[in-house]
Amino acid sequence: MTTYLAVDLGGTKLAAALVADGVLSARQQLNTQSDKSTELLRQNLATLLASFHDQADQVVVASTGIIQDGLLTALNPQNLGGLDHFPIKAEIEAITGLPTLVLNDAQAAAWAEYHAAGGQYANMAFITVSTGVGAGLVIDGQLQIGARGIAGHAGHSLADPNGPVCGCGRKGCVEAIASGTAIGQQGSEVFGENCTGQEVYQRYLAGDEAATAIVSRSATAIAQLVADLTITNDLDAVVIGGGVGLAANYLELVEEALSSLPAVYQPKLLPATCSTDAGLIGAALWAQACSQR
Ligand code: BMX
Ligand code: ZN
Repeated sequence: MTTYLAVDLGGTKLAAALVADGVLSARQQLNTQSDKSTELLRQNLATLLASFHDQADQVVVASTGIIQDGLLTALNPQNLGGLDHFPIKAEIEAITGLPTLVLNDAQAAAWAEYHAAGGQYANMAFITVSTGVGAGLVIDGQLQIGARGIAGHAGHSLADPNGPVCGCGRKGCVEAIASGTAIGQQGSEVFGENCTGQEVYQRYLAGDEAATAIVSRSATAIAQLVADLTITNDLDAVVIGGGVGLAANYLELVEEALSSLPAVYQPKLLPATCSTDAGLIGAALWAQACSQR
């Protein structure tokens, strides 16, 4: 049995664990600043991976950003504190001496959720609402990666042509309205500078009107994204995850917005079951699938 050292690089976290036969153990996490110079990221990876020395046969990585040929290119560099290019496969191979396979984080999580549902939804999407808005698609039981690693980046589809400019350079992306970062930015305009997405969310849960409007706008944008993905891909189910996506009452808000649309736009809407481990588990399952081809 192959033991994978699975790594998850997100906007504000770096996690690692051992995964053997889909079972995860020895999980460790570094909560990082969104500020990531190449050197800092290299150091954080070295620190985190040191304790796993000699325990795995292969490294698998679920990483934020577009992954092509082991290179990380940020679609939205703001999510990585301005870092827009990182040779992640080569860096990790240099640190660990192990062969390394890298996949986008939301694609990996989609694959994990597809398996967690026992493969019963052959056509499904996973949407993570977190630092950014990531998405992954499984069509006819196949994970969609794309020729350039971009497949599923639906957080950068249009939510509002008059919306704010997204970090990717396009105006009005879903991510620029619905992500935890966007919720914090909108909160800063109302509640004062450096307001975080979590603070806005707490205010929403406490009944604050302005915070409710911001969180509802996010959930409505995600509901419209669910509808768009469903009507373009004929989906059976959409799974919602991420720190915001799994926050109290968020899925209910998405469900409510979706229920006002015609039935053909409404797939089965489900909360993610792998939670914060989806990227780690999904990347390991993907490596396993690749090795069996
Ligand atoms: C962004 C993009 C996606 C990623 C998504 C969720 C970058 C750096 N990332 O849309 O590749 O899947 O965020 O990422 O351009 P997370 O960090 O919020 O999990
Ligand atoms: Zn964008």
